[in-house]
Amino acid sequence: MSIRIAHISDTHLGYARYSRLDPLTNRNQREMDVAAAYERTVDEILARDVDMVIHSGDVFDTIRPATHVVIHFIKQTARITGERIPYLGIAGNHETPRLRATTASLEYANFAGAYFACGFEPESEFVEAGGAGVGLSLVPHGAVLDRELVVMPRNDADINILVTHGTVPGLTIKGHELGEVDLPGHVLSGGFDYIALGHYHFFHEHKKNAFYAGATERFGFGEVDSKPGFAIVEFDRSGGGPTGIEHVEIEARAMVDLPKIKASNMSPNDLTDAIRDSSEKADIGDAIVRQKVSDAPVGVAGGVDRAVLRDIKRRCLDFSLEVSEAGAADAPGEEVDDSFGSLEEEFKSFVAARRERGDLQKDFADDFLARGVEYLKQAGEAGR
Ligand SMILES: [Mn+2]
Repeated sequence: MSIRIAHISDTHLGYARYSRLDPLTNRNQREMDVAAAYERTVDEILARDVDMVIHSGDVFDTIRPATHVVIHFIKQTARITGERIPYLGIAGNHETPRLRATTASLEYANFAGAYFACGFEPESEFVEAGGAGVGLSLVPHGAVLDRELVVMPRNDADINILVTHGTVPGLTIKGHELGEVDLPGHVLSGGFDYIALGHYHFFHEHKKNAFYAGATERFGFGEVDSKPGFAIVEFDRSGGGPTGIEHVEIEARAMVDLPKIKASNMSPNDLTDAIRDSSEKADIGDAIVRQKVSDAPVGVAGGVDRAVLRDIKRRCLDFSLEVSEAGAADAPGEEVDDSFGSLEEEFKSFVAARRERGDLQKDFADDFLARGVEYLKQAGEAGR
């Protein structure tokens, strides 16, 4: 007989992006998408007869998610615990406060009968699930930075699982190894039957017994090729590594990276036509869309017909045009926006996010925001 564990990660509840609002609730559409992805994940878990659920971090996108975000999390989480399925997890980097005195929002999980380690120390739990004793070493992101960290499997458990959040040594993304490693190798090598990893948003086998579950939605064009979802991991009740692992895909908002336009020798009219053609060849309805343009002659991007851009933008959830001029390095491209308002929105959300994460002090953030908006206005007027 086997036991089945749902390993989910990186739900990023409360993530908001772009200017589109949901017509019914008036809330940010991407925030609604991300909430719906968690709900669908819970649906899939409940349809699959699992014995336990593990979340490996970045439950919330921010340290202080809005009340409606927390309520949604509690309600959906309670659908799992209400079926008497144990649900445990850890905090990731996104929701870990900078200051140890700050209360972690994941404490709310207790109200839903789930348990999350969200402090700065590893925790060890023992849970009966599916007729087996499961030992869980919960290593929240706040504990990962401790270089002396040692976690041990439990002697009293049939199956030992380590749950943690960060970049493993040797993680290779698009052919190059990530330099920034925050999970020391000795933590990961300690005799666990399974290591449930969070942080990297792709479903990914690190070792035969160590997997990233991947995120439940996409959070940027770096993830355009990812398949959002979660993992179902099977174990033998008597112990040992996974006997099977299945990636369950979750439907997500379409994200479309249009083929790059090489604009050398193009006039503003040529580029306008090329952008229009490109958008018409792809199915961009309600999608998050990016069009990259390279080698544009100096000044040509500014002459692209704004009405055409606005029309494309109306057809999708968001359209970003990234232009790099001739001789310039490719990415990150210069972002050309068809409306001043959305650039201001981007800047405001940038500052708000930094402030939320504790990167900026309140007074400084307010001043920075006021000055930045003023400079953007001046730049916008000068350009018209
Ligand atoms: Mn994440």
